[in-house]
Amino acid sequence: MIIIDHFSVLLLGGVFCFLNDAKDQKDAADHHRIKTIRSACKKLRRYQLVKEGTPEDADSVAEEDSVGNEILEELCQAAGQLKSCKCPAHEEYDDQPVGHHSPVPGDNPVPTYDDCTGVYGVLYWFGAIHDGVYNIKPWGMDRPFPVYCDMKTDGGGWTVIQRRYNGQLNFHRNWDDYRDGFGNHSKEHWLGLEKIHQVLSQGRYSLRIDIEDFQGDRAYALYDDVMLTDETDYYRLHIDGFSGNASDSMSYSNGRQFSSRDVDRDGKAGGSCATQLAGGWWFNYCSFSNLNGPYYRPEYYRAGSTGFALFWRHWKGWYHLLKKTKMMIRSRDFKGKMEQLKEDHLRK
Ligand SMILES: [Ca+2]
Repeated sequence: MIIIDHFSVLLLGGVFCFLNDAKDQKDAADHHRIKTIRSACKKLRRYQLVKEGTPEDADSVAEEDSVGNEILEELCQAAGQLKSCKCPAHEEYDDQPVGHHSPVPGDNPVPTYDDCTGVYGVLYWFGAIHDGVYNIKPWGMDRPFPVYCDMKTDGGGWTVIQRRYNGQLNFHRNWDDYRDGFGNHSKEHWLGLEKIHQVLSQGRYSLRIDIEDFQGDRAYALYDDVMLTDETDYYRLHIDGFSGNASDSMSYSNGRQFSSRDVDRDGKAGGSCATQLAGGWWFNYCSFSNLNGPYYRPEYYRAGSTGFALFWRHWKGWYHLLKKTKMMIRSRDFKGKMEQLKEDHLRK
């Protein structure tokens, strides 16, 4: 009996251990499953938030939707035997590590990103990096606003502040328009001096300018450092550290305030450069560049007899027509941030 008793004890102990092991395994599986669901839900939530500034061309939307479907599929697989693959309520997992929350009382907290570098980080996370319109909210702004992000040029992460390519948008405008911005973010537009100032005030930024002529030749100018003062100082421009193959046609504007057709803050005592050159810019006496000037196609242009168009003097001359221009800004340590992002991604 004693032997049997011992045997029973051993047997019961064995069963107990077996049950314990099975329970541990089930707990571990549950834990893993919950973790996977939460991770997939976070991805989906970020995707939805970023998508609020949806790119407007059909290809991008299709690409975005396929990403959304992939995330949903991952979510359903993670849910395994669960009847539904619904995500938990936002507040249960909405501990967003990127971006920050809108301080506007009564608004739902909406995580946003400081600039297109922040957006890039989120897109990278679920492998959907492409150009488009996204919402950002620099620290000093109350509300998010849409911007066009260039996610390809020299690694991407650029917040576009000016873009022209077909001349459909008039750039000869008053101060309020240049301060607040005009045009369609996914087409020709000027982002607005106040928004540019607010983005640049978050840290050290670079300015990149890409130009292309009607022959299809391209060039760029990069300024390592760029800063704008605020409106009380007429958004004075500070740039430094030129490189690029377009030659430097902007340092002559360094330290100058912005002028528009109704606000003359240029370095020319008699007359207004913004009026003469028909566009707002950081004019000195007057300028070696004006990418906000009148847009001409070659068939309608006769150089000096027509007048100045949009020009970048040190590339191919005063009267060499530009077909495309793009001005954009990016955090100076973008590449360092991306290396960190890739390391974090590999660790997961
Ligand atoms: Ca003047």
